[in-house]
Amino acid sequence: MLIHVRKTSEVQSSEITDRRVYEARRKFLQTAAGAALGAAGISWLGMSDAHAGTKLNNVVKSRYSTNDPPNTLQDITSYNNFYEFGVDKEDPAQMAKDFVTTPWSIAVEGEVAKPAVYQLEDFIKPHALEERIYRLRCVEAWSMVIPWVGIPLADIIKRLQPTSKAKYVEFVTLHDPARMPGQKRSVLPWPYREGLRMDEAMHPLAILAVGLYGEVLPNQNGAPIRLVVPWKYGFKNIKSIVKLRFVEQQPATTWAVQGPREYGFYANVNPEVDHPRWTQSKERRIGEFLKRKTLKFNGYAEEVASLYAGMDLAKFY
Ligand SMILES: Nc1nc2c(c(=O)[nH]1)N[C@H]1C(S)=C(S)[C@@H](COP(=O)(O)O)O[C@H]1N2
Ligand SMILES: [Mo]
Repeated sequence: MLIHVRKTSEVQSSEITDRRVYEARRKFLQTAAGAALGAAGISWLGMSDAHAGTKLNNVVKSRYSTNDPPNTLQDITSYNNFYEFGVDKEDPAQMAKDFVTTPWSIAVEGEVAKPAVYQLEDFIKPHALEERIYRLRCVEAWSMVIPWVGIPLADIIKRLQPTSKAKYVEFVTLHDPARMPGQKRSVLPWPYREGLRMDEAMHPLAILAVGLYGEVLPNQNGAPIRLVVPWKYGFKNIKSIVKLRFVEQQPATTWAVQGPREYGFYANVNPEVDHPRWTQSKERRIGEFLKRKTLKFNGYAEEVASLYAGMDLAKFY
């Protein structure tokens, strides 16, 4: 098993200390700055202040983190796939620079007890932020290790209360060509869409990320909120989400519509099932010279393989 699961006893002492220091600092700040700072500046940021690089407070380290060494912030923010901001890896860092993500709202629709349009801060506020260091394996046969900050998707879904008819959850990216200039070209059918089966969405490894390296998510990485499902190819990890829709039928997903022979709905990382134009058995970890062997379910097989018991993964790729 490749996930480093820390025992509860190991986790606690240091995190409790951090928390005490944090609480003391919070008290100090509140007294010192009083109303000027306000409550909004503390746990999740007042969204009017939230921009890439703003430190996120009160982030708890997760026992689900890998112990692979993380890529540098430079690698993570300069080699991106985000076609809304250009098709080359260097494009998003440049073209998303001035992307404004405040205010941001998220529509919750479909088979759910509480359909509503939420302001991002209300969507996030009830939840604790966790640091999750995960491998990301792109379908293009490269990988990175990224210290995300996020919230378990299951916690959010439980709060939204999907009905018994909800079998899938669909995610939709913002569609606004004026703000996302890549959408002026029809390189993909906009808006970008993704989806998960409900049991995948409820799996404890699936998160919605709002930060990385302890700071608010850089625009090129999917600000202000994006999906992270570490056992699937990178394209499932949809960025800049504005809608969650709970549905009965399997939703159409962008890359499966674009190239159905090459990209499927499941997109589980699988070294045994090649892409029609290249092998998936190996990958290049960004920053490394020699290739690594790709691991089934990106190394998370022990955690997620049971979700696909009895399914032919060459058929459901
Ligand atoms: N909306 C949107 N989400 C997207 C993409 C995209 O083009 N548009 N690219 C995907 C692909 S192919 C990958 S590999 C990851 C890359 O995430 P990163 O740039 O944060 O490493 O984002 C995914 N999410
Ligand atoms: Mo990707």
